[in-house]
Amino acid sequence: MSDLVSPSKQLPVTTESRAAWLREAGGLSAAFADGLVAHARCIARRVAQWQCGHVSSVAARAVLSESATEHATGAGVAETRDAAAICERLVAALAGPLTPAKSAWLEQAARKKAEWAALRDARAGGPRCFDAVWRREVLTQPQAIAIAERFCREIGARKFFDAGDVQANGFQVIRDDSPGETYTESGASYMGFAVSALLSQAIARQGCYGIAFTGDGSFMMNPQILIDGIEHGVHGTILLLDNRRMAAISSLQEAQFDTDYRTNDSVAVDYVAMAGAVAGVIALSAGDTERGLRDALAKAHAHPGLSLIHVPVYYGADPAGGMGAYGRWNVGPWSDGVQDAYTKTRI
Ligand SMILES: Cc1ncc(C[n+]2csc(CCOP(=O)(O)OP(=O)(O)O)c2C)c(N)n1
Ligand SMILES: [Mg+2]
Repeated sequence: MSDLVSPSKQLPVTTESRAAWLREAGGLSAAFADGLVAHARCIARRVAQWQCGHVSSVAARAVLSESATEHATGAGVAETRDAAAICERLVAALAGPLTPAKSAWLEQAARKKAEWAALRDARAGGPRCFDAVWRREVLTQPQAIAIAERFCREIGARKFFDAGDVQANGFQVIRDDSPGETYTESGASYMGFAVSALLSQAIARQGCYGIAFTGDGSFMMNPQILIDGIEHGVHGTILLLDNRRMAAISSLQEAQFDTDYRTNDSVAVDYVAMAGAVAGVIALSAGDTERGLRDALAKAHAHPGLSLIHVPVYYGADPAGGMGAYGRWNVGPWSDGVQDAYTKTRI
């Protein structure tokens, strides 16, 4: 029997079922949190991350939100003031003596965090994986992201994350020291966000060199960045993690229907040639090694304008290839499993 116990429900979880439980419930906090503070959730839930086909906060008994949506369920408390002020008041309310229940919860959270750090290091620093489409050993997304995020920290670059596995792995791999180092669009997860965000640095009063972490699917939603970036004088890099498919959707299809369906194709695209065709863009191939990616990152940064680095990355069944995804969404037709879990949540 594992030591993972919900403080609210005293719900024991066996070691064997822990991975499945965490995956299905949406991560430790979403699985066991008694309460949820939701900011701008009403707008966001209409689209990808919080839509009604997404299950989260399964144990939450109360929700504090600015939205009226949850109040209809009787679980919510209306709070329409500034989110920062609300958070300050909540933190003040939580202060107080360290009760045994609180200590147990804190210890459990610290243990999970240590487990998490070990997993992160193992996945980000593990061996490369053999990929069936690339037909050779290539870097995994966690490895490529870890290498690039280390580079960003060394030179003080901003990071912008696109949708898909790139985003799911990115959130889990990055190690920021302060707010403002990483941006993503986590409400709707619009594919193509990262490169658009990169462009913003050209028009910002104090723009900063940045790297847009994007997938092959997301990049093709907004390839006009190659022209806009030159026109507006961006100093930034597009880091294209190419797994030859929309992997985030493939994995959901696999999880819900035991097969993937039309989330990849057989058409090879030479993204280095494509980007290099635009005057002013420097296009580089990272190859399949840490050394190759580091060299490309350094060259791209040294170029005063827009650059693109192409990195072939792994997709496949080996769990070492990713950090795991913990959300549950309906993908395509509604899945009975997701619907069943959704109707059991209070919010
Ligand atoms: C505009 C838009 N359409 C559809 C989606 C749903 N969606 C989320 S991730 C994804 C695929 C992303 O593929 P890619 O950029 O190659 O990333 P990967 O998952 O392969 O790392 C899709 C279709 C979305 N988030 N945004
Ligand atoms: Mg992809």
